[in-house]
Amino acid sequence: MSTNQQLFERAQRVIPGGVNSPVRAFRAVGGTPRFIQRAQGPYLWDAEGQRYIDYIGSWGPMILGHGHPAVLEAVQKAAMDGFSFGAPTEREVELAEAIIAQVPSIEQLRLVSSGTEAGMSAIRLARGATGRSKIVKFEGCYHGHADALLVKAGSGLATFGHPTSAGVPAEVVQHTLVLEYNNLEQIEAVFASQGREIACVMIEPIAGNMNFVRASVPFMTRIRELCTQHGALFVFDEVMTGFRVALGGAQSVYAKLIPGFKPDISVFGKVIGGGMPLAAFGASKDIMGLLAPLGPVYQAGTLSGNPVATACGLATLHEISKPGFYEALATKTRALVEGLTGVAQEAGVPFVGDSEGGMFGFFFAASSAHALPQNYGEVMATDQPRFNRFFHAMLAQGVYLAPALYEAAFVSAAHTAEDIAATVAAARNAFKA
Ligand code: KE4
Repeated sequence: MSTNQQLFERAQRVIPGGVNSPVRAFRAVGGTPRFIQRAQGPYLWDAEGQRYIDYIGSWGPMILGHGHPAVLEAVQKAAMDGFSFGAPTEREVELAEAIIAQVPSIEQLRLVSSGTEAGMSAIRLARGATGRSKIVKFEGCYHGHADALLVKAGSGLATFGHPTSAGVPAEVVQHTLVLEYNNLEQIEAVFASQGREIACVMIEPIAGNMNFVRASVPFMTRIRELCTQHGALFVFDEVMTGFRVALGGAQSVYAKLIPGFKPDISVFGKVIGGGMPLAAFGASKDIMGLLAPLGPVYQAGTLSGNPVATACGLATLHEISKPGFYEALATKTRALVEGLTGVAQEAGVPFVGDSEGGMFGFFFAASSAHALPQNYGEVMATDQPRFNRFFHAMLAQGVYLAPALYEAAFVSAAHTAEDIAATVAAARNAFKA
């Protein structure tokens, strides 16, 4: 048995599914997950010493690549001064200032330890701010595993969502409405019938949990207008897109397309922690002033603003704020998607991809139609068996893509033109096969 298999057997004896997060178990694509021993730059090495070009980047955080010297030094130095104090530190103020400096829509933020915690807190804040209970989310968007957000689309529009997980009582999700992404009619109808009862609409502006689906400009514009008109808050889940698709996140991309566009509450994670447990949620001073100890909305955390995690995040933000960082990253990512599309076309494989900044996605179109899926149903109608065969053909050639049809993938600053060329060459072989 290979070391990965031995480790997987052993892991499954003491950890459910052998993993601490389900998607890592490769159940969507099949096969044995790779147990990673170390990483450097754009590469991962597994327990058998096999090297992979890494397009997961820990599901987004590793935008600089692994082991960036400046980040490593900052973390080592911070660790020498102490791991955690449970008291305020200057560095968490610096990190808050650095994030707020890049996101015009927020005046204050709270640091927490995971995207789930940030999303959960944002919902509670929106409900506290409006005194309303209903929330709207979209099918295919994932906002972490807080109970109120583990909901799948109800049978019809007006019916409330049903839990996607056991252990979530129907009462907890009775206020959560799940609509179709990019569906203008549904969002109009929900606000027309229940607008005054909606606390917030929460969205992934570019849905990376459906691989890669952009919210259309008319859709995004209309949600903003309806939230403003009905006194609901617009919550942007930028855990994946924040500091990944652009320095100002997806909201800066949409602000270029929709003059003056701003969400009301923003949720961040992944990149801002640079690979350490750190996330955040932010909004105007008025909205954030509702949080304890100032206001009635409670929120707390033992390791919130952890001194070592904030050092990692701050060093990461320092590097990605340098001039030209995103232009270079976007160019490289676009070149990868164009390269993959080119070799797919050569092989006559219906393949379509898209990217924004350092985030990309691709689909094996179900038919010859080369249109990008616009919602969850269209994503799930693409050719999943073909995706899974491609995933394994690439893994066998030392390219580690996202092990699920519905996940996005990521390029880091450490990926070289040679890595991109090697990836395209591996894809050419995979498509031929
Ligand atoms: P975490 O609690 O996993 O830090 O963040 C939850 C979350 C919130 N919002 C968005 C848009 C997210 O993508 C995530 C987490 N993303 C998944 C991958 N799609 C993390 C990987 C995993 O679950 O292991």
